[in-house]
Amino acid sequence: MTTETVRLDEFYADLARADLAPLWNITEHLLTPQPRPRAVPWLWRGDVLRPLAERAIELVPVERGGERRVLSLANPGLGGRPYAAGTLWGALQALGPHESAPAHRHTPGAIRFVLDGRGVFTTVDGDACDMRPGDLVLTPGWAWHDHTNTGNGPMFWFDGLDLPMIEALDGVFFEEYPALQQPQQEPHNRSETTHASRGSRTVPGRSERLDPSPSPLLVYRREDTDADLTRLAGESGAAHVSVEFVNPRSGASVLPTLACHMHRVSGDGTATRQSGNQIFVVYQGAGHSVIAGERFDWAPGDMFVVPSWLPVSHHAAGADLFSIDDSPVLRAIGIFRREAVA
Ligand code: GTQ
Ligand code: FE2
Repeated sequence: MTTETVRLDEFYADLARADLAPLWNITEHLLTPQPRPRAVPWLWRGDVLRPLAERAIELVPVERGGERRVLSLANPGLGGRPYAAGTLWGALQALGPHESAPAHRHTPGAIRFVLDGRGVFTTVDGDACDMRPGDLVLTPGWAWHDHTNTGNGPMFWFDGLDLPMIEALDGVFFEEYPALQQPQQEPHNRSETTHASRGSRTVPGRSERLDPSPSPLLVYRREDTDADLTRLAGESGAAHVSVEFVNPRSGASVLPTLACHMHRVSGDGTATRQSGNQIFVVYQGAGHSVIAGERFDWAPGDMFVVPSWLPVSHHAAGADLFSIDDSPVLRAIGIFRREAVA
């Protein structure tokens, strides 16, 4: 070895001992020309998820200690972490007949998209929000929440949270409510009574507004979403139309961290890519999506992930897809990109 190499080796050893890392050796992994998400495109089948959730109802109690009966989507690219993508938590939650999931709150914000069942309400800071298939229910960060099944059958819904994002910011706080359930106001659905008629519940395409506060409207009903999509599809004649659920007060995304959309696919959509991650949930209809050249066939109840900047197109004869993404955060800091891909 030359003296030069020896001196260089000593230098690197000294850097490590001093807890320093030379940027010239790590730069290509950090400042990548474009996003290089570790999460991979992935699909979880509804007909696999559902029986496993039913077994969880049979086998695993939901009271304190067991907490929420949630099967989290663990992306195989994330080395065992229970996250659907680098910034997003996605899960299937199941509640058996006459069960309640204990009240608590946390700084991560959550949304619920109802898949199947009846008789459940989620109480959000005292406001009991009735949940029916196709409804979107919000549990903003730090709002007390618990779920109650008053029905005779099981209920299943998709949970989307910004948990990995808040974790990356070292901003996670969690607190149990002193009782199993918080008091519920009567009548139910107060946020709807107060806010539903005070502005638009959806916008065509995507919101461009920003609001650091969550939407005061906590429930978005399937009938309204369906009517909005039907009108939009009629007007545009496009193969793929989307609406974004918005805060009726500000027109911004429903949560400061999460955007929620409903897509109606009737034909072959064009490919787009956007910075940030997306999770899709198939509400009705069958079809397929092509993510970075790979085909994923889907049916109702399926959930799939589109990691940052990978092109995606959707294809169906007639299907409704729900989705969440982290675009409000990227927009808030001025780094959101979205483009058509040839
Ligand atoms: O229902 O409160 O999927 O706290 C993950 C964490 C659901 C919930 C999840 C939660 C919840
Ligand atoms: Fe929670």
